[in-house]
Amino acid sequence: SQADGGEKKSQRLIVVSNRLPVTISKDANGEYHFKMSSGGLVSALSGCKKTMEFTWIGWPGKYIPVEDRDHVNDRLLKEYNCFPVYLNDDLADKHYNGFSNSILWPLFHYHPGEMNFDAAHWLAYREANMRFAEVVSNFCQSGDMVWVQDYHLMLLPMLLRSMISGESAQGEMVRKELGRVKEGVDDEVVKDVLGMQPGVAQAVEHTDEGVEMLDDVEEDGELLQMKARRPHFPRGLSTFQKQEIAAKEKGKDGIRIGFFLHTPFPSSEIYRVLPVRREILLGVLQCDLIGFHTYDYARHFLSSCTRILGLQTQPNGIEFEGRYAQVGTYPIGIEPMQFVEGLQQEKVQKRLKALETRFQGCKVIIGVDRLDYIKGIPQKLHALEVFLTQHPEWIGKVVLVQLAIPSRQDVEEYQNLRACVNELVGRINGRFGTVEFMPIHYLHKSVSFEELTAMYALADACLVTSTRDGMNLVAYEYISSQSQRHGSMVLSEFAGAAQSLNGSILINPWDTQSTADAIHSALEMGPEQRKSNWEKLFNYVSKYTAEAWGTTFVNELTRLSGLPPNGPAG
Ligand code: ADQ
Repeated sequence: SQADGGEKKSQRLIVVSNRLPVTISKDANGEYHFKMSSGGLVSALSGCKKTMEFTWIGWPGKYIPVEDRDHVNDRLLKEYNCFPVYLNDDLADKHYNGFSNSILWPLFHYHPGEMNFDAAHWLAYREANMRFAEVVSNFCQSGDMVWVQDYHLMLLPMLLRSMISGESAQGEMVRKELGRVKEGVDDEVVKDVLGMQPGVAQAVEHTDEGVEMLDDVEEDGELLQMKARRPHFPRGLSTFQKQEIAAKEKGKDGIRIGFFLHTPFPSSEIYRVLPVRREILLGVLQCDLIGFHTYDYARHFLSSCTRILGLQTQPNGIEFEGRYAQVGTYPIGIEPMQFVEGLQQEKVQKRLKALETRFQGCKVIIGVDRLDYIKGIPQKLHALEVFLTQHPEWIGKVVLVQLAIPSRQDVEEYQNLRACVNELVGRINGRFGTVEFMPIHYLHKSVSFEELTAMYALADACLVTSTRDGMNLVAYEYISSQSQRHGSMVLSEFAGAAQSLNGSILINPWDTQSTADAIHSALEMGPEQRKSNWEKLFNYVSKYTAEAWGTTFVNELTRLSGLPPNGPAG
């Protein structure tokens, strides 16, 4: 069980991500099984779990029949601190494959050509974000911290604010468009009064304390009518102040919302291509803290707010409707000790020995990527081809082991990439290979942690050629596994990691010649230089860990009041 027992922790943290870190399966006897995954975010939050009462809200990745949900929900919450948002398959597909991965993902990675804008996908994105907002708003209480993760949920902060207070004009508009607010209800009232629950305004009455109305509220599948009251606000209050007063009525004031983007935020010149560029920015501006991996992404976000919304920004944030959304840089990391300790395991050591024997007399370059067009795998293969052409003395003396984890195979661009990589590998192996020797060992599959660690430890160099990448944790993992060999890290300057990993050989993956040259220098670099590079790199990786990232962000969020640094404007 993952649930934390022990003493009562007062501060509650609710993490929201598209996917819950639990995989659910049902066996032939109809019994449910749960498996906690060990992704980067899971370890990143381990620090926060120690000091806070922690719940994770997200889509369980699978349709669960309504009659099974009580049982599933109960176990998820009790054993894993998880709470599900159910989406039907069609909605999940359009939200995830459609809008998130076919529109935002390519655009944020400077691939506007791959972007397929489709109004139905946009609608699904809003609907899915709304479902998340409904679940989160039911769940949260006064003083909670809600930390929203990544590009799948960029409307959630705004929708959540609007649900917990009714005081967000944009949020109310979206809710109305999604049919959460009954047609024909007076617009002013719709804007003014909405329950914290997925409700439909029914009747309105003006009283001394404010406007009273009945909301149809669905609770545990039952339709209840609940009274919601919106107070009279004194004149001259900012939206932020009204939000807090209205939320207090519902026991939901002082809720801090944070958002972290794991991808790059592109230059405003690329971002403005997005047909719904305003809505997405407004979606996150209702946060108290907005975090990015690098200073450049934060800067791009702020300049998009200026250019597209006409807002004035400060270097560390932006005032919007009386709330100050602080914008900052929080570079993520990994838990390097998992790799350091993993490497000590007997099984891994045995595997490493076997691999060393297999590749004796031959240097190994490792590539580990999700099979995604942002990872620059074709560029990597081209560079290797140029290198082998110009340095035939290395043919038979170096191999590239490229692990490519299958990813988003329902999206057409990923199918095209798969075919392209298959063809390139075949061609280059045909050109330089013999019956005994293949320059590229290409594995289109996910490998176990033990195998991955052994491969990282074996490799004399690691090659990351992303054309854009929020951070890139493969570089961190490789460095953590190189305490013996001190291999060279060849890293694309377009990965966020390039800003931090001083001691790497930086490359522009579009420049095939200089990437080929970098492969050459990585292979020929002397042991002293490699050692000194590795020490710098490992020092950084051990300091800026995943846990440090999570704790720093959450501590900062705890500190914020929502007010502008110089008090409320006006
Ligand atoms: P990703 O695009 O998934 O993450 P990355 O940070 O490199 O990219 O993480 C990939 C993970 O998948 C690594 O932990 C790696 O070990 C694992 N992996 C890859 N191929 C594998 C294989 N064949 N078998 C087993 N495991 C494999 C997004 C952003 C990144 C950002 C992270 C975290 O795109 O830029 O660094 O989120 O914010």
